[in-house]
Amino acid sequence: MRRRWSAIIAAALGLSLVMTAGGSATAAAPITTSIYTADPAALVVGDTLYLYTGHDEAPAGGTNFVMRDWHVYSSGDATSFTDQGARLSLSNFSWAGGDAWAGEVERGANGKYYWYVSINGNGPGWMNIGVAVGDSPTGPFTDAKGGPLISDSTPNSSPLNIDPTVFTDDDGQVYMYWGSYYGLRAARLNADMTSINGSVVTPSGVSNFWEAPWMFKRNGVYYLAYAANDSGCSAPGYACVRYATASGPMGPWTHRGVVLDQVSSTTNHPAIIEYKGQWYMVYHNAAAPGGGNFRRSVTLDRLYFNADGTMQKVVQTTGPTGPANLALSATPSTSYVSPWETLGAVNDGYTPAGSADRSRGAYGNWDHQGTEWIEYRWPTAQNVRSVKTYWFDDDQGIDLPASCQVQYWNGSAYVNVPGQSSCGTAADTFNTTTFGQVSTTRLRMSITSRPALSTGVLEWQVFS
Ligand code: FUB
Repeated sequence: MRRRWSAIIAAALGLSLVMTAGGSATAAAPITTSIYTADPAALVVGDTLYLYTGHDEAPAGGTNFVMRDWHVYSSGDATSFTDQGARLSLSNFSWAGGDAWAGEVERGANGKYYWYVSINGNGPGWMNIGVAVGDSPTGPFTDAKGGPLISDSTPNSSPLNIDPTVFTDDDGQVYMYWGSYYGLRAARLNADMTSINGSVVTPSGVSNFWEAPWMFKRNGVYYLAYAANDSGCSAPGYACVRYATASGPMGPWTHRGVVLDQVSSTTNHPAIIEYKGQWYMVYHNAAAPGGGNFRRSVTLDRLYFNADGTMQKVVQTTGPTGPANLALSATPSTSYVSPWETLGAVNDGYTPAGSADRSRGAYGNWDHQGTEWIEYRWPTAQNVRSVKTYWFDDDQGIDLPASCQVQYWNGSAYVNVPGQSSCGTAADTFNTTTFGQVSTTRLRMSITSRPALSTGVLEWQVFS
C-alpha cells in the first residue's frame, strides 16, 4: 500500500547566504540555494568530503515530497561545496516507481562505491532499499542488483523500509541499519555489498527511534544517531536527533540523549562525520529562501565530544529553529485579487527586499477599496498564535492599509482571534501580530484600506 508521506508526518510526527558561481555556498548556511536538498549522507575520500543528498522538487506550498534523483556535493574544506550534479536517479532503477528518498554511500572492500537508497517500487508494497554501484565517489552509478535489497517481503523488515545507513567495521564486516515508523532494523551485508547475510534483527535500546539512522564508530565505541519525534525533544510534528551507543556493532544500544534539537523542517536527518580532524553534524532544515517541509536544505555545523565520549548538543548556526511558517503548507484564497496579480505570492516563502518588491509576484486588490481579506486553509487543524505580514505598496493605487484584523474559523463562522496585538502597517518589513493560540483549519487577514486606495500583501507568514 502506498501512503502519502505528508499524511504520515501529520499522523506520526505529528542565513546568511553567501552564494558563488557554480552552485557553491559558504557553510553555516545551506550547502546550496540553487536547489533544495535533503537527507544528507557524508563520506570522506582522501582529502575530499562528499555529501550525498536527496533533491526536493515540491512546488511552493506543496504538501508532499517530490523527489526524483540524488545529488553529490564535494568539498575540500567543509565550508564551500560544489554540486557534482544528479549522479543517481530513479531512472537508474528499472523497478523504481517513485520517491527518491534518503540514501548513503559506502566504499566496498573491492574499492567500488555502493549507494544505498530508499525507493518506491512499481509493484505491490511500499518503500524498498535499492543499491547502485560506481567506480568513484561520484560514479557513474548503475543499479547493482536489478531489484530491491530490502522490501516489504524481506522477513522481519521495517514497517517502512527507508533510510539505510551502512557501516564497515575494522574487521571488514559491513552492517546496515534502516527503517522508519518506529521500526529500526539491522542486518549484516555479505562481501558483495548487495545481499544480506543472515536474518534481519530488531535492535534493542534505541529509545524513541522514528527514522533516519546514522551509524559510526569513535574510539572503539559504536554510535547510532537517529530522528526521534517524542514530546521530550520536539514539538508535535517535528523531530529531534537522539543517539545511542554500544560496545558492539549490533548493540545492545544505550540511549544517550539528544544531539540535535528540532530544526525548522518537520523531518530531521543526521549524518555525523570526522573530516580533517573536526567532527560535523550534517542535517537538513527549511532555512533556505522559499524553503519548507518539502523544500529542505542541507547544512552542517560543528559537533563536539565530551571527554567521556558523549556528544554535546549541536549549536545550529544556520538560523532559528523556531516554529516553521505554516503558511507554506496552506492553500490561499481571497475576497478579491486583481486579475494581473498573484495570490500565490503570499505564501511562496520569499523575503521581499521592500514593499515595492514585486519580483516574485504580489497580491493586490486594486481597484477595490474598503475591506478585503486573504485566507489560508489547511487540511488539518493548526495551532496558530502569530502572523507576520509584509505589505505591498506600489506607490500608485495600492498603499499600506489603514488597519487589519486576524480572524479564524471556529467551526461555523469567522471570528476575531483573541487578544490580538496591534496589527502593524509598516512598510518594508514583516509586521508581527500575536494573539491567543487558536486551533483552526482556516485563518483570515481582514484588511481595510486607506481612503481611495487599495491594499496588497507580498508575504503572509503564520506561526504556532
Ligand atoms: O526525504 C524523504 C524522507 O523524509 C526521508 O527518507 C526521511 O528520512 C525524511 O527525511
